[in-house]
Amino acid sequence: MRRLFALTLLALLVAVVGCAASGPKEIQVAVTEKGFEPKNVTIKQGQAAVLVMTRKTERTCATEAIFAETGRKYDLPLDQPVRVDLSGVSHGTIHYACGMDMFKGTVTIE
Ligand SMILES: [Cu+2]
Repeated sequence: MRRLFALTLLALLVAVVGCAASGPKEIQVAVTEKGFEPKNVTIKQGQAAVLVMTRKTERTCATEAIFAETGRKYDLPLDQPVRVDLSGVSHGTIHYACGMDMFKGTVTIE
């Protein structure tokens, strides 16, 4: 009985670890004085992906990112990673920019 319990626990652990490993791919985008870096990223179609945007400077007007295709707006507080879920977009290029439309970036799913 005890052995069965241990086996069940082991199976559960494997399932949890396996799940974590196959989670969405995280793509890091930094906001620097030069804008969004990297500016353009590409994701394979069908792959779950999350854009993780982190603003790393005070000297930028990019304190938010506005996504043209989805109309979603994300505040970018200093040094705080902001997760942008891209699971709703299946194909094509998504454009985003700062509030003034000065710094721009794209995500292409292909
Ligand atoms: Cu701007």
